[in-house]
Amino acid sequence: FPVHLAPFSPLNKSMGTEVDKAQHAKWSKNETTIFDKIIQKQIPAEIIYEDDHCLAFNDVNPQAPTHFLVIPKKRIPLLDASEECDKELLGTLMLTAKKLAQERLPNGYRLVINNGVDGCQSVYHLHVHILGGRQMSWPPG
Ligand code: TR5
Repeated sequence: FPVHLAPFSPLNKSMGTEVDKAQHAKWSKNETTIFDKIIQKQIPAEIIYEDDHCLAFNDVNPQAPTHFLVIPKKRIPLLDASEECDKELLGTLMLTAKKLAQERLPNGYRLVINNGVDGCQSVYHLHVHILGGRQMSWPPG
């Protein structure tokens, strides 16, 4: 892959946008986010699963043929802000992600949690990305 072409590849273009969003995302502990509005059904999303503790919906800007998010209804801005008392909830998120992924992606999938600026987080409401439907590569960008 010629290095001089890299800045013009679609991959780098979308990475640039996401990195830009992450670097400019502001958050504070009690601030609501767009995901609170999705939980409260104030703005629409393609919801694929809901229970008392979590919600799953398709990512509006998919990075793979299947790309959805599982979020806790409790407002936890990022993994760094999770606490000992969130142990069960964090487990529930993982098991919910696994259940939904197994049904949709029998060939395998990837779970991602972006944390903070260097982690490329742009929405400060904890969420697990589930991506699949294509061969993933490693290392991630
Ligand atoms: O970069 P991080 O890990 O914070 O991921 C945030 C994700 O939320 C990105 O993949 C976005 O594409 C996704 N996102 C952002 C919005 C949104 C969404 N997914 C579904 N529906 C959304 N709505 C209605 N509005 C958004 N701003």
